[in-house]
Amino acid sequence: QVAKDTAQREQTAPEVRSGYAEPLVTHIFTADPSAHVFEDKIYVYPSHDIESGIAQNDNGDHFAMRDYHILSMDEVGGKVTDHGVGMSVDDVQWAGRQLWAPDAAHKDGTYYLYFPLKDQDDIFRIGVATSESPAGPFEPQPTPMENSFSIDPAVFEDDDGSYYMYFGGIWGGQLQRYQTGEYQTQDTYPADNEPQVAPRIAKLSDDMLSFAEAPKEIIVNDKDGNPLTTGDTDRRFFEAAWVHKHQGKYYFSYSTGDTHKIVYATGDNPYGPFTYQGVILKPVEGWTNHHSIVEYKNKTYLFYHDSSLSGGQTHLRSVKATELTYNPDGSIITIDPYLK
Ligand code: FUB
Repeated sequence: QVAKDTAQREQTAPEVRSGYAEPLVTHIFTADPSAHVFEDKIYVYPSHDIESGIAQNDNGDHFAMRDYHILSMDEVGGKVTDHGVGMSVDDVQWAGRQLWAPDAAHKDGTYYLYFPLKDQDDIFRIGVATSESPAGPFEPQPTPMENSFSIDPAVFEDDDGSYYMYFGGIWGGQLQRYQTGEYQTQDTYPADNEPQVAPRIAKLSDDMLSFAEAPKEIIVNDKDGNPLTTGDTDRRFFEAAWVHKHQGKYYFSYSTGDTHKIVYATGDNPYGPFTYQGVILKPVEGWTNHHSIVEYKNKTYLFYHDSSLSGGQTHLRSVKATELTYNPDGSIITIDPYLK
């Protein structure tokens, strides 16, 4: 019977699955969810969206967030606890403005919160803060991580106990300003037919507070082995990197930004190269799309956000969660966030 059920499922596997979900919380606006299983619960580390009154522009100045609230739950779809302010911009000695998408990691009894923030020269750096509890409060280190730049850190723990940070984002995320290796005040993009501005990876040091190596560029190829290009806006990397593993493969997923999708590529090791595979999540209400993927109680969940609760205001988003499923060949079934 099991074989029959599996065969039937394989034959009828849909190309798109329904992902309709309600916001996890409605008392605050939340975005950019990084979900992890810590202490047998799901903890979510989101951005905390606020109305700053700053006009919208391509640099994302309207995303002027000032603190993080950490959420947890025993079940997806169950009660969600807001643990209050886990870290504030006021606690960061080097702070300029804009606390963007964070991530968290756990090692040897300490929890680490990684966060992008502009320094006092208006340059994005990545900071790290520590806590004894996954719920915080987190105490930031006095300086940003050395050699860190741009936005959207995502920390992946591999099976051998190594931790890697994936990061970067173009446009307001400033990644295009490092084409020479050093920060340039001007934006520089490769020509439309040249390889895209590459997302970055760096292995973390044993103490989790710094990079153990100089950040490396990540190559994402199409199925013919050609690198994705700047002009390929339907597939090229924009921001919101995430890495998870499934059946021994590394899945590198990210947002395509101005084409508003979450897409993924797969590879055989944490550094890539990765091969582009397809769309995980179709565009959501609001300009940005940002996600994380976590396994919990034998299911895989996609955490994402949209602007439905605020009536479409791009800078006032809400975190949602839905199940993510694979085809037998390991490909991910595309999620339509509004299909019931
Ligand atoms: O929330 C601010 C920025 O918007 C994030 O860092 C990006 O990923 C996008 O979601």
